[in-house]
Amino acid sequence: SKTVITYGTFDLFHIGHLRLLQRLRALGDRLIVGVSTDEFNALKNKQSSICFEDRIEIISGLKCVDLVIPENDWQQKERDIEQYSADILGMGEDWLGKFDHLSSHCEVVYLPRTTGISSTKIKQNLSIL
Ligand code: C2G
Repeated sequence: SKTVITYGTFDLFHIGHLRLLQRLRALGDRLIVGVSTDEFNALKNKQSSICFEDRIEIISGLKCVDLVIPENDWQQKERDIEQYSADILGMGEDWLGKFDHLSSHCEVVYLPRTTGISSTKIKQNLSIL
């Protein structure tokens, strides 16, 4: 079996998030998603519109997701990869190169982002309504 792991805020869940998770799931047979807590979002200078509990519930409800864990800090990926025996760490390519240091623990892949959509764009479009 092959385990894939990824991390993100997944605020205002949209098609870009879904396509990424589905493509990551297709790389193996188990997908684990680390969802950023509201506190960790503050460290990322991100203010999410949807609270952690709801973001966890939405990701947990996806057919392509097998396990959801909280993402509390930048350092936990190494521990998570070992703890869950992840074979692949996958992220969207806006993170290209940023996690290559973890390639001693597992394969690290960066997949193309879905263009034209982001949580920020959704908020901007709503704000001018
Ligand atoms: N994504 C995508 N296409 C988009 C928007 C996002 O493929 N149009 C991907 C991102 O590349 C990321 C994932 O969806 O891999 C989650 O995006 P965010 O919620 O913005 O995640 P981010 O804040 O980048 O958190 O430790 C890693 C961080 O927690 C990643």
